Amino acid sequence: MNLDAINELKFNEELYNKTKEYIELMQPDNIVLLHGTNEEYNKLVSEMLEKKELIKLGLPYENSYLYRSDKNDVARTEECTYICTKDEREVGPTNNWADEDEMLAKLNSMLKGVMRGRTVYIVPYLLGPRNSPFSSAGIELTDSRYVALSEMIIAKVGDVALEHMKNDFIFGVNATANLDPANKYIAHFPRKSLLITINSAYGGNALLSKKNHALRIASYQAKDKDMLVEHMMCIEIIAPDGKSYGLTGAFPSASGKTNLAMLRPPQAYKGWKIKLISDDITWLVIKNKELRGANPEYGFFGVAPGTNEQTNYNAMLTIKKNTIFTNVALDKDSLTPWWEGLGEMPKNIENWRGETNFTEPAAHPNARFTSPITQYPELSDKYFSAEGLPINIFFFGGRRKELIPLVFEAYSIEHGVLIGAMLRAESTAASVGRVGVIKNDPMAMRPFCGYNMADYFDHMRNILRKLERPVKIFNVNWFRVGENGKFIWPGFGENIRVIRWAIDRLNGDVGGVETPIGIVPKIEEIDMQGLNVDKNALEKILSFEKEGWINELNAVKPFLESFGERLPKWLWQEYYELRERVESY
Ligand code: GTP
Ligand code: SPV
Ligand code: MN
Repeated sequence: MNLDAINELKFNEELYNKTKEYIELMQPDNIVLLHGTNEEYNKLVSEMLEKKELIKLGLPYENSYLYRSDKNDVARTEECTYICTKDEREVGPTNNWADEDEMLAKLNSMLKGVMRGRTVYIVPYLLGPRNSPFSSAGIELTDSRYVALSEMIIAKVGDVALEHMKNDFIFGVNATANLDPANKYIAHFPRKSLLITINSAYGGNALLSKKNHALRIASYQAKDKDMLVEHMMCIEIIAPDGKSYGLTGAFPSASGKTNLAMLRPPQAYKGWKIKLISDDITWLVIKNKELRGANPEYGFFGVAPGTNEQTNYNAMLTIKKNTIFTNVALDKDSLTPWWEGLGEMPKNIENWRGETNFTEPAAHPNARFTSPITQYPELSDKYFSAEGLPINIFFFGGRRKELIPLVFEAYSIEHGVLIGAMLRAESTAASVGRVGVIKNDPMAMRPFCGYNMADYFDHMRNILRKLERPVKIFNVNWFRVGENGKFIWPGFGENIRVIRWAIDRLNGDVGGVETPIGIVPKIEEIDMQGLNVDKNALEKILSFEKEGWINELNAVKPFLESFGERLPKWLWQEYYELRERVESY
């Protein structure tokens, strides 16, 4: 086999040897090392067009394409996702564990000759601002042109990545094999800085820079550092008086991070500016006793359904060029993408599978757009900064039709971490399985935390206690439903009213009301100017409901117990104090 294509990797012996080892194992016919150039990108696109792997979209979608995935490869597969270590206790009850040597032997044998007749794309990528405490480099070997193309959008690919690989790097392999749904493996070897995924080309399984590296491996590495690795969006808020605030928000998959990150202030809030740092993943480090957040990613992999000019104007601007749409429907007349929520369904439509006769939604509920972050019109200038954005506020939240108020504030760091740890939310189409079932998803990290979450809770508390000014922690819920089955809170741009209250709390400008679960706004503290929400309904979603909270505390208890002795004592204490406040109310 001619390995000249990887000669460039010889500057790091380990990098070269690993790449060589896996190429010799997988036996691809061709080797392409990507440098992230436009020529490479265009070449990949033309090959994919020729092989009918992409459909070119019509204007106004410039240089944009539709990709239809295999019908069994449309979302993350958590059952097949493993953290492989020596000690099972290290990964805890929320992860699938496998012995690292056994799993590696098994997967290496599956990889034998798996790329025969194919091309392997070698994708060096850099996460985070360059030459910064956030920089982390990796290299992905994939036989999927779709994966290679997507990586070129969501991460910084090429020489800038290689420059960061002189010492450390994460090595990843994605072999799509025959996409056999019964034999998918999404395996993480944090102690070996290694990722191996087989039989999937789906984003969260196969774009290894994203969930696999930037969340699971990075969280494993961060546990021993002054660093938090979170499934959080992050924005800079500039108030009319010019003051700037940093906010991060953790919401489970398909539950509002991208939309909150892209918030466009409504008419009544024209003086406010919301600048985006990240929409899905935020890395946080401590500098001068201050928490600072940055985005490891370079592009969006966002949910398409529900996105339109009213809900997310800035996203609609961003996705009009250089975008790959996955599993959206297609208007056959204009060759433009369509999804539920984008107005009236076109007459001449093909669903996500290319069919004209269908009964289910036309777009897959987990249809997504992949777009460069630099096209986002309101990107924060701090996105590029090696220092990150100073953070003042954490939001935790999820989809809950009942009980959980629009917003409430934690009394302390420990109480805030408990609120995060107690997060339960409806499951969504982002992960294979039933949708709409309430599941524990602490800090929206249950599918992404690469180690024992009992330790993770402790780690978050320790980091937050090191700050000179503690971040304020809030729980939010945009998804309360009224008797008519409709959302009570208008959400999207109007969520700025809740952000505003959080900032008012930060500055001590409003008092709120103390309830057993935390501080909720007095009804007049939520600015309702220009908003048409029934006052009774608003009162309802700001109120504390004793019976429901007793049930909630009961429901979360077995989950906390599943961590056994490892769950920090202070967290149990916080739980019982909350319980006492609720029961004696
Ligand atoms: P991942 O990329 O899967 O991690 O998801 P995400 O948290 O970024 O979710 P996203 O913002 O893409 O939202 C998912 C779905 O929720 C979309 O269909 C949105 O339209 C909808 N959504 C987001 N924010 C709101 C809101 O404030 N109110 C309502 N009703 N729906 C919302
Ligand atoms: C999620 O599921 O939380 C996503 C999409 O952001 S994926 O990258 O596929 O995981
Ligand atoms: Mn996500």
